[in-house]
Amino acid sequence: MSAHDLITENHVDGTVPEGLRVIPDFVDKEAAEGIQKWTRALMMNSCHCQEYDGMRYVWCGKPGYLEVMPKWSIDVRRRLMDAGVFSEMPNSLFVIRYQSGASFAPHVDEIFYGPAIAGLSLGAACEMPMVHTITGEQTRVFLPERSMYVLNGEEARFIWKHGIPPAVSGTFRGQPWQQTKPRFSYTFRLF
Ligand SMILES: O=C(O)CCC(=O)C(=O)O
Repeated sequence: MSAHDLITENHVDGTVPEGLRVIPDFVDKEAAEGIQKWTRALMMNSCHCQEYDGMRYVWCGKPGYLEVMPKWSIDVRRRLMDAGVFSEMPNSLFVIRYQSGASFAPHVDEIFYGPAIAGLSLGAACEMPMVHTITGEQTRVFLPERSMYVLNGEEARFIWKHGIPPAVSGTFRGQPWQQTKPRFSYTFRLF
C-alpha cells in the first residue's frame, strides 16, 4: 500500500472507489489566501457569475471563455498534470461558492468532460458522499480545507456519483467538523 492510498483512506469512511484520491494540504495557507482573494473579487463582478440555490458559480477557460484561466491556477494545473491526473494542463475551471447549507445533487460528470476531474476545496470543510450507481452502496469522503480530490479511472469517475449535501456540521471518523464560513470549490477538467 502506498502513502497515497493511506492518505486517501484517512479521508474515506467506507469503500474507496478505484480512482478516488484525496490529497490534504494540496495548496499551502499563503496560496489559499491568494486564491480566495482572487475569488472574492471575481464573485463581486456579478456579470461573470450565475446563481443557483445558494451557489454562486463561474466557469473559467472552457466552456464559454467567461474569464481566462487565472494566473494562480498555472502551478496547480501543472502539478495535476505532473502527477499524471491529466495528460495536458486542464483547460477548464469551475468555481463555486457555497452559502451555508447549499448543496450539489449527487451526479456523475458528463462523459465529454473527460476521464479525470480534480477539485480543490477552500474555506469550509465538507463531506462529499459517493454512491455506487448500480448497487447503491454509499461511501463517505471528507474534504478538508486546502485538499484536492481526484476522480479518475472508470470506477470513481463514472460508476460512483458524487455530490455535496446541505450539511453544515457533522462528525467524520470521530472528529467533529463545522462550517463557520462559506465553502469554495475549484473543479479542474480537460476537455
Ligand atoms: O463542490 C465540489 O467540490 C463538487 C463540484 C462538482 O461536483 C462538480 O463540479 O461536478
